[in-house]
Amino acid sequence: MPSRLSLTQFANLPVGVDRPAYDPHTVTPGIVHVGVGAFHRAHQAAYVDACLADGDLGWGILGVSLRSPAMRDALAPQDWLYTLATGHASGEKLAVIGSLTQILVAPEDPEAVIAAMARPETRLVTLTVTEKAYPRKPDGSLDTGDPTVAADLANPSRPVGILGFLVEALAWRHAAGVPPFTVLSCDNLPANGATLRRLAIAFAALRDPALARHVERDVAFPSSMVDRIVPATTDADRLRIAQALGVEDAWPVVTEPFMQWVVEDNFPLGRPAWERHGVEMVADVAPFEEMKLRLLNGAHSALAYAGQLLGRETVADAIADPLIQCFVQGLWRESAETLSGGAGLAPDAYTARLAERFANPALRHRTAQIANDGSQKLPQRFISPLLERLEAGRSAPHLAAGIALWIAALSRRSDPPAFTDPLDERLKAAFAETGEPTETVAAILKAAGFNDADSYLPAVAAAYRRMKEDGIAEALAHCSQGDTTR
Ligand code: CS2
Repeated sequence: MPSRLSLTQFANLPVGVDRPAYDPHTVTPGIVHVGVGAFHRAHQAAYVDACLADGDLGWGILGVSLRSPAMRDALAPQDWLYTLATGHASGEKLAVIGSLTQILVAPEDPEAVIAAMARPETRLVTLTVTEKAYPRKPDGSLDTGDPTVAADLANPSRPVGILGFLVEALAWRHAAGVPPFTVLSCDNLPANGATLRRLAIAFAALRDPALARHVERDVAFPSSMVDRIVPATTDADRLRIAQALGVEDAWPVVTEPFMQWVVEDNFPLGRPAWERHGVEMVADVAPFEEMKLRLLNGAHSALAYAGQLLGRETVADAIADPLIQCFVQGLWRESAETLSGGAGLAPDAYTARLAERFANPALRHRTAQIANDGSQKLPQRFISPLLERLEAGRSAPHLAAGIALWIAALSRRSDPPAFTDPLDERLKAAFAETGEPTETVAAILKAAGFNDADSYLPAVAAAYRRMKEDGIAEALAHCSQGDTTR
């Protein structure tokens, strides 16, 4: 059994493995980050690691897990260090990252999380909690029926949801005369900062109107666009990385060379000098976010559902299938025409780079992983561009078929399912009640909360019917034949 990665093992790491260019003992947390998953550790924590190496040691990251102790248990015995493995065509580059200073597990001690957020030294609270943790109704307003919202209103001092923690910590700071931290959402949602702000104000208003006014007037919620492809770590990754390191790392992260972060520059209490390390600090992230959500994430969802249906295990396998690739190209043409522009890169150049990123053989990004939580992802990935095209009098066969692929993939899941959705109970009930394809599609769209579906229901139903009657491959080929955007 090799020994464990830790500060005392630094000297024994092989030459060629990068390690923090600072002493991790001297780092203090200025950021509390909620959601210490693989994505955060390959993205923000790596950017912060680079800033710490510049000597600005007050911006370490105190991590919070909202549910599981698994990450804390993996990283605590290794001094919070972990390995970031970047898969280049020429081989894998390993770097030990030292920017995490601790991980708290919220359900074990919610007060400790609030206290960490309330410390005056905490100037920034950042989040990667996934789309489903933002309790929204279909119209975007606060979902007061969400169980975490109800629980956090009933018991504000022991929150379970993200709004409960943020608002309680902001209340503590306000009461103590400490200026509020900045809240930075790093989830794949359109206008993520503005969305979170709206939800936090509405949530605070249900607690205390004065607190809601404080959140509205005094708290900054910049939006940001985050991008790096980070598949879930596998045991094969752990083994390979341990062999290369000579010590065991219980939870390394594997990623691609590409990384991008575009952040609205609104940080009243300051921030790390991210711009020195390639982060784009801008006045408006909307064009970047729209391009990324519609082109990258949209294609990802199409690859995920087509891949699930046609037996392609990874994104690289799916994009290598000429039929799926042709479908994705058609999807890109449709979505690219909806973009408002201003992201500094032409859609053609952007999608050409995406095709290369998706084909990266070093990443085993499972289509089942991306297929999760479709009800939370489809609105920004397929439905918004589809509605915009229809409103402009343009057809959108690929976008409509993308939604049909999701429904087909849901309908053919085995037991246990390869992927899940937070609305699974409602989705399953909708399948159980219906039979005829148009009825099924209408019931699923309704169960998913896609309330504005009348205009696109016929196109999705036609694609779904074709998938049922002629098969998936035929239906995808049909889209590309009828493609008028070429
Ligand atoms: C993916 C994203 O799982 C998914 O839904 O589309 O996690 C994607 O890999 C990242 O947004 C890339 O930046």
